[in-house]
Amino acid sequence: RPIGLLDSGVGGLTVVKKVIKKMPNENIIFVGDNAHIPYGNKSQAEIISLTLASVNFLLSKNVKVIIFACNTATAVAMDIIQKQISPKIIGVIPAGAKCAINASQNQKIAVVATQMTTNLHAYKKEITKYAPKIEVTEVAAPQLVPLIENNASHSEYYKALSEILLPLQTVDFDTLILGCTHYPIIRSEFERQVGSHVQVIDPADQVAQYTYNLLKKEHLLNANLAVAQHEFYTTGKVEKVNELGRLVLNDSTFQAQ
Ligand code: DGN
Repeated sequence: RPIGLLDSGVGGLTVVKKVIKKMPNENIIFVGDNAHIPYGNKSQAEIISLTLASVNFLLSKNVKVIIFACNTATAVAMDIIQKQISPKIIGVIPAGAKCAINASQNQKIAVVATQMTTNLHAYKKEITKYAPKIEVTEVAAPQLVPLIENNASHSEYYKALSEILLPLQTVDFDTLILGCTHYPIIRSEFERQVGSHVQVIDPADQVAQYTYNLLKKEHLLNANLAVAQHEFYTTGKVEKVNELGRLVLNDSTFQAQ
């Protein structure tokens, strides 16, 4: 049985990449809801129903675990949908929060995420549940996902990030969470602007570890698969997704359907 992953677009492929690296023997099914991107500015009801559609698609493929490779879907829909299905759901937010708590020395963490994720204070709640003294500053970056989905230029990213990071200038944070799975695609753009004294956290590393731990505990790991199969589905335009997918996964044979 495969591992299922979902996102609103190609951002989730940054999680797929880490999962493949950690578990090269596993079959993978990814679905990107590119027809409805961005999720970050939609209502909660819309996000739940779109996420549920992707979950049902993955269930029809008999997945053994579902990774919400989307912070917005995790913040809005994970707990609600988990109550309705039996395969376990692993979300990016608990993973990212844990990494950041471990990484921060000065107890000041910044989060850049979609409007919905910051409105719900998803990271702040998760972090302060375990570490109430940590100061969490969240900023929304609604302009970034459309830029990334359209493969924007360095100067466009530079301009957008300068504006987005402006409110963080007075915050002496030492850890920055990339709170949207699209952002690791432009990780170097973030790193250049925040400087090397800030640790940049991609929750996907911890997500891959959590998934491995869960499958191991439940004896669901695929030990001896000769060639693992990776299938990529999109609700959007295949050509566009192929172009970005090849870039993100650094694989010229990437093919969406
Ligand atoms: N990649 C999604 C996330 O991590 O929140 C959001 C992208 C979007 O739909 N705005």
